[in-house]
Amino acid sequence: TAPRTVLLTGAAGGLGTLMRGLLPAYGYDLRLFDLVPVEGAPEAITADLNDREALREAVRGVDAVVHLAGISLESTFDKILRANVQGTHHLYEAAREEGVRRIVAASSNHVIGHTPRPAPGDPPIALDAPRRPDTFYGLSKCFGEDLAQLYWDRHGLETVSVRIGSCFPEPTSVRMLSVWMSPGDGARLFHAALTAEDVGHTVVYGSSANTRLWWDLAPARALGYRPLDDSEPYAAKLIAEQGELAPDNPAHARVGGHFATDPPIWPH
Ligand code: NAI
Ligand code: 15L
Repeated sequence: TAPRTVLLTGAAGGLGTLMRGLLPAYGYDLRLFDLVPVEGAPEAITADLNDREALREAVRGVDAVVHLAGISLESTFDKILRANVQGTHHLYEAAREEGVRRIVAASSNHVIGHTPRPAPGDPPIALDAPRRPDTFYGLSKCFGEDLAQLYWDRHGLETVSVRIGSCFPEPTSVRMLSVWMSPGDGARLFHAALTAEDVGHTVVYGSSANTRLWWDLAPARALGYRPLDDSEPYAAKLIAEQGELAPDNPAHARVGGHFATDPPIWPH
């Protein structure tokens, strides 16, 4: 049976705010969770992923979890470790203890962020391309994918790990023309990930059907995802403002964009 009650972690964040607007139309009854209060939702649970008691209570009785909470950009190793590694482990433990069947987890394109950006005409990046994180942040998402595999193999807890490109209302850079996922397509993909049968642990790339797409959307389509958007209508304006991606610009050379070239954040 399709999941009805879904815990949305990270509900106060950018993507969480978009998804708590869009997912109820698919019939989900959302329970909200975040470290900080969720605007306009006094019923939301305000707690840290490292508060195991709060987390266990939060997952009790839900059919599935959409796990978006965590640090969403590069940070110090210690902060990433606490929020994304330990925090995600606590979520999986709580879900296992309470018998939750499925987690849809926000992975990221930054698990392959150091991969050279495909040039126009190159084949799309395959799902089995070697993982090459560009940051500790990307590395924490690699951990999340492996954690999901472990909990499927050992405990039968299902996960769809979505390697999200850039999910924002509109693309704002030339790179985003390739990796953008419209909010509407994001909701369509999360819905597919919540309802597809027999997912075990499935990893997919998540984006719209962009003309300039860099990776293979077939794994997401196999879940039943049918993207309706393409960033191309934004291309002319963005390219006029910013220019095409330049082969000699290191910040344009890799899938992760500037994540792959920004200096480390200290303490490293
Ligand atoms: P965001 O930074 O706007 O939201 C993250 C939310 O998680 C925040 O509301 C924050 O308070 C909460 N959070 C952080 N640490 C927490 C903790 N220890 N306990 C409880 N809550 C905590 O990020 P955004 O853009 O909404 O991303 C959501 C998720 O999707 C993140 O996991 C991010 O890594 C992932 N993602 C997002 C992409 C995007 O395009 N927005 C692209 C790829 C991945
Ligand atoms: C991510 O993983 C980040 O969470 C998001 O803020 C964007 O930077 C996105 O990747 C991206 O690659 O554009």
